[in-house]
Amino acid sequence: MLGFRRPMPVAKYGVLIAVAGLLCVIVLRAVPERKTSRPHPTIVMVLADDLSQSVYDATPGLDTIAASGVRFTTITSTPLCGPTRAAILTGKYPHNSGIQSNKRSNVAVWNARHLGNTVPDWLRAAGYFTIGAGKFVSGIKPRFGIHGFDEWIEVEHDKRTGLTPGGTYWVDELIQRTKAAIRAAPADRPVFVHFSPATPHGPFVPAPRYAGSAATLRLPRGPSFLEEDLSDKEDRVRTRDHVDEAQIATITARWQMQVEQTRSLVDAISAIDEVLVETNREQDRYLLFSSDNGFNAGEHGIPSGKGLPYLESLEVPSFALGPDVAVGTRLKSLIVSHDFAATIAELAGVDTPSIDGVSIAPLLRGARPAWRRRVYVSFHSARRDVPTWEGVRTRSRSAVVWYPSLWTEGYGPNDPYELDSHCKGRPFARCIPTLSSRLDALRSCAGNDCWRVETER
Ligand SMILES: [Ca+2]
Ligand SMILES: [Ca+2]
Repeated sequence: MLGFRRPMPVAKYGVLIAVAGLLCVIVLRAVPERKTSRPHPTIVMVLADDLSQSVYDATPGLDTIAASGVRFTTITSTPLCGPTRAAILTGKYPHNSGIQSNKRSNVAVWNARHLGNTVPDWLRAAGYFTIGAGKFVSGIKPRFGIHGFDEWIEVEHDKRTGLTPGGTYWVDELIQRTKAAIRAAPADRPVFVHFSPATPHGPFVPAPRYAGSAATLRLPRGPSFLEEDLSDKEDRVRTRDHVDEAQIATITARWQMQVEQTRSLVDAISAIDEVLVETNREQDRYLLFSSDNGFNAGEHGIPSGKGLPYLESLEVPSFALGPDVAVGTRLKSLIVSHDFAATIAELAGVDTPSIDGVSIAPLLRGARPAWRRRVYVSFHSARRDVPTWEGVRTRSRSAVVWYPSLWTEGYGPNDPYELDSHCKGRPFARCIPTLSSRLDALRSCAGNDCWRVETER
């Protein structure tokens, strides 16, 4: 999870052959709304796994697609696979979804609280044919017909090679089977696709045609890369092993392989759009793209992993395209992972039960309603060797308190890279008094009450 002391092993490059085939780039653009015989639009959500902003920026084609719509940053209220995936599907903060880690006990929580009450369930009840592909909520294995998906697609593969028993790269197989499921969907039913391979998650195995294609890219070294003075940071960040040259080489190779892996997400978007054209479902299709968490690559001296209260873990690149979505704009609004549930529901024209998130559809269409001023972020550790923390983020400030040390960090508008906490060891209520009461209120908020606390002045 957190790579404080033991960096992940670097997979050796195989034969560095980049095959130029399959680079079928579709020009994605917003198209005028046209009537179809179906009452609801096509909705596709592509959810990356551990995709950082820096890997996104280095992946050819991804931002080209995003340029046809609205780009934004999503804050993952808990920067870990399971909690964010659950947040997207339920519309709830992890403290209300009950999915706060990747534990196997998630199954019992899920079955007790969410079975039959998630995004695909809501859409299916309105007539959608729902297709899920790849990774569900960590710790939970959905089976056919449950968890709201008419079709659930998983691909068995060798984790070391990325290949299926038939020798196909597993994401390519996932794409092919998703296309087949879309083709097989009843023509009179709208489709919802939740496409989520564990990409670019470890073990960092790209498609063979992309292996080595990013090997000459330089690892970005932003202001927080190997942060020199860590005296403002909590013990477990401050006392990590020094990152030496060999580790930088490891970090670089892993980051390059994440870029290579992420190319498959570009292929997936193009392939899904192709079959939507083929099946006459593209004219009213919305595409939403995000990740379940970010990933560290040397920032603050942390060689790898996620789960940290810093922007590299917490904030993920996102975009949306659609028939009435603005083209070429970038949102600065505070958007949280659990907003996707309300957003998908509004785009689909279906109601939701009481949830914590709000629809960003008006923002995507160009409206600028009064919006939230802060969000709650937290990480509930399931392991003794990684920390628990919680905090509040605004557009220009971030604050976190770690447990059990109660070490507090606060970063203001002049410190966007979170390099010099102004708390200097003072407790949260004294260092960041304006956010302290907000933290108390957000920690237990639910439903509309979350929005009230998030927006109040
Ligand atoms: Ca993840
Ligand atoms: Ca510092």
